Amino acid sequence: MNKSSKIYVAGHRGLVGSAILRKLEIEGYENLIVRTSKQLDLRDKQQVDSFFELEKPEFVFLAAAKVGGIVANNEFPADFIRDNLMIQTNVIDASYRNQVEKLLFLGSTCIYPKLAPQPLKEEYLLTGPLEPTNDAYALAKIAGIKMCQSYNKQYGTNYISAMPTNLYGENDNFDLQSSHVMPALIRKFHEAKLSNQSLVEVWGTGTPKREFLYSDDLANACVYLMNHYNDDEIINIGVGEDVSIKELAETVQRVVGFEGELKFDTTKPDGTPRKLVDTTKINQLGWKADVKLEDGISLAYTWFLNNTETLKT
Ligand code: GFB
Repeated sequence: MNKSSKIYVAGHRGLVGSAILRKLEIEGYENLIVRTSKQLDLRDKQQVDSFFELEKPEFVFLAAAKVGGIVANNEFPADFIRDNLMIQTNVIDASYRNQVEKLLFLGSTCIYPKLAPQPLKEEYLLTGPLEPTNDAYALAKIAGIKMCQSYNKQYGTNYISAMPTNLYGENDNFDLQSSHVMPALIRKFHEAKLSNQSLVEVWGTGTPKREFLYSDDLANACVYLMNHYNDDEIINIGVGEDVSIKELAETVQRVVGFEGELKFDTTKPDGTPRKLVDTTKINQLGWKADVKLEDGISLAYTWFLNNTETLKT
């Protein structure tokens, strides 16, 4: 990409898309195209085709997706598989039909087998059964990877696929039913502190381990990959270390300043026991994560405090 390249950021108001847009603006890319989901419903092929024919972007960051935490994925698998298949199919196909030079597709580390060896290497994809709580979403994302690889093979496109680990940061979803663990804990501890509650409920046993990448770090990686990675194979994006949910809860509790107890609600699912990614490939390419977990949680909590009125809840 150069500073005058025409760049479309799909999903620019979400956790990932807003970070990518901010990074591109900071780096001086001056020809950026965005559309809200009201202006452009990416599930509607007609609207997507018309948009691409009109705007003819040269580069596409496909950060738009229907995402959610473990309970949302477990309860609404049809929504997750349908919406994500429609969004990615429409955008990838319209990109090809309108000569998009390069597209970055964002998957997730939930595409790997539930019990794959850790840390997760890219070649572990499709080597075992998926985690049942989010296999619908995971299969949609795997289909997106395969679609990019198939278009590259048949049409000679240059569509790359990156697999970020669990993410958090600004413009996250803080709804307690549909969100991921990090924003949920930030909100729970904050509200418990304000209302002098004596305990906060943490879902599951607290024993699963998760790796957390701050959204600005992910955005840096995505812009870096768009400029330096042209391989058909998927590439992991992560920090290279993980924590148990119990340790995470205790860290968020400390940052927020809640003094009460934790209570583990084992009626809620744990999900996959661990999702630590191997970052050798992207590190060898020259990128590594910057933001340390406790610093990232402080940044996310500060954003939360400054945006409570406009929260996606
Ligand atoms: O972040 P999370 O919802 O998704 O849950 P996954 C991570 C772990 O945190 C699970 C526990 O073991 C949860 O039980 N947890 C504890 C909580 N308290 C809470 C809470 O209040 N809210 C939530 N949400 N979790 C997702 C996939 O799996 O990972 C998505 O379902 C996506 O498709 C995402 O791939 C990256 O990490 O388990």
